[in-house]
Formats: sequence, C-alpha cells, structure tokens
Amino acid sequence: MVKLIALPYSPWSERARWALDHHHIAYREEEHIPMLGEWALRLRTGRLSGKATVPTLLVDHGEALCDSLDIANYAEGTGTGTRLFPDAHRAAIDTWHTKSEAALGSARALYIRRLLLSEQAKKDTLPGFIPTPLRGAFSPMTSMGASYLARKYAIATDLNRHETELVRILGDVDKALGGRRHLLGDDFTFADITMAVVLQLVAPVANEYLVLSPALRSVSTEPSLAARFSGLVEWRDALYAAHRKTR
Ligand SMILES: N[C@@H](CCC(=O)N[C@@H](CS)C(=O)NCC(=O)O)C(=O)O
Repeated sequence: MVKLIALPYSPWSERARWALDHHHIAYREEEHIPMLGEWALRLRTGRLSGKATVPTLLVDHGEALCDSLDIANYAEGTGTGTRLFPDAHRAAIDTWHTKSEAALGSARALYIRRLLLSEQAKKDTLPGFIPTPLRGAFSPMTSMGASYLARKYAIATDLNRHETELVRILGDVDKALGGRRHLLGDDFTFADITMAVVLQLVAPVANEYLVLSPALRSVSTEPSLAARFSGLVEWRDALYAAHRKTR
C-alpha cells in the first residue's frame, strides 16, 4: 500500500488526501514533524538538497512524489471515480492551481504570524503521538519549529502585501463562481479542490472533516477575510458536504 507523509492540519496535505480519497486509493498516512522530521524525509525521498516538503507520497518501487499536484495526477492515473482533470479543463486547472499556490503562500505568512503569538497553538502543532503530560517540555521546540517555518518559507515582513494578494485571488474565485457550485462548468474538478483548501487558512472547515484543536482553529482563522468572503466559505462547506468523506 502507498504511504502518504503529511501534516494532518495542512492545506497542502489536505489537497493530496482529497484527490487520493476521491479516486478511492488506499494509503497509510504518516505524520511529518516539521524541522525534526526533515532529514528523515530527505533520506526517504532521496532529496538531499533543495526544499523537502510534505505531502510526499511513497509509491511502489521506492518512488517518491513530493508535490500535492503530482500526487493528485498519480491518483487520477491509477484510481477510479470521476476525473478531476478532464482534458477540456487542463489549462484552466493549471491556472487555478498557480493561483492556489500564490494564495496559500500568502495565507501561510499571515497564519505563521498568528501562530507565533499563540503558545497553545504552537504546542498543538506537536505530533499527536507525544503524550499530554510531556507536551509542556516540548514547547521550546514548538517555538523553534514556527520560527523555522517562517525562515524556510522566507515569510516576508510585508504582511500587507500578502493580505492584498490573498484578497485579490479570493476575489477572483468569487467572481469566477458567480454563485455556481463548481469553478469549471458542471464538473467537480481539481480546480475546486485546489481553491477550496486555501480557505483552510481563512476559515477552517468543520472538525468532522479535519480535526483542529481550538487554539489551532483560532490561529487558522483570519476573521476579517472570513467575514468578507463568507460566500466562498459557504461554497467550500457545500463542496465538502457533497464530495468529501467525514473522518
Ligand atoms: N508545492 C508543494 C508545497 C508543499 C508545502 O509547502 N508544504 C509545507 C506545508 S505543509 C511543508 O512541508 N511544511 C513542513 C516543513 O517544511 O517541514 C505541494 O503542493 O506539495
């Protein structure tokens, strides 16, 4: 069985997981630990230089797919279920995916700023297998972990620029949808998935789909944007209800 190395609460990991589930691919999920898990990830994927990120899918014959889009394409090629990348929509899906990457980059900068300010949320990013009584002892590590992510993704101090970028792209989605259920005509496609996961860092989806502690839910929420784009949040919730399994 293939193995998905992922961060449970991360939108990039959710993007890959959604495509795998849509195509009924069985996989085992293993939790990645930012910073501490980086060398293990490098050794398993053979990526000794450059950025090592999750989600990463370890497929048969030891091959590693290190990007959520590659994982979604793998799912499309090997799984069953309706197509997420219909030929007629390929170019449009690529365009939406590029927008999603830009929006998530900006949303991550805003999220890390909020995370750095919340001791409880930083603690809650610790991997689930660390028992509650020991979690306090790990808190210096969580602060280092958050600062490490800020450095790794070169989180610019210009947060206004990130907010403007995120608003611009969410505005594009709103306009393109115009109240419809899907971005590309009648079909549910990867364009919907890749844009819906951006809202995870604006107004996270309900715990029945993706479990977040109260502190992580709070730092994953950007209240002003959640209110401004409440129609998009409703769209995302309807997509989850129609196309995503509960945990
Ligand atoms: N383009 C990549 C980006 C993935 C990405 O940025 N992952 C981050 C957020 S989940 C990550 O691996 N963070 C943990 C770390 O850097 O150790 C994809 O779509 O898979």
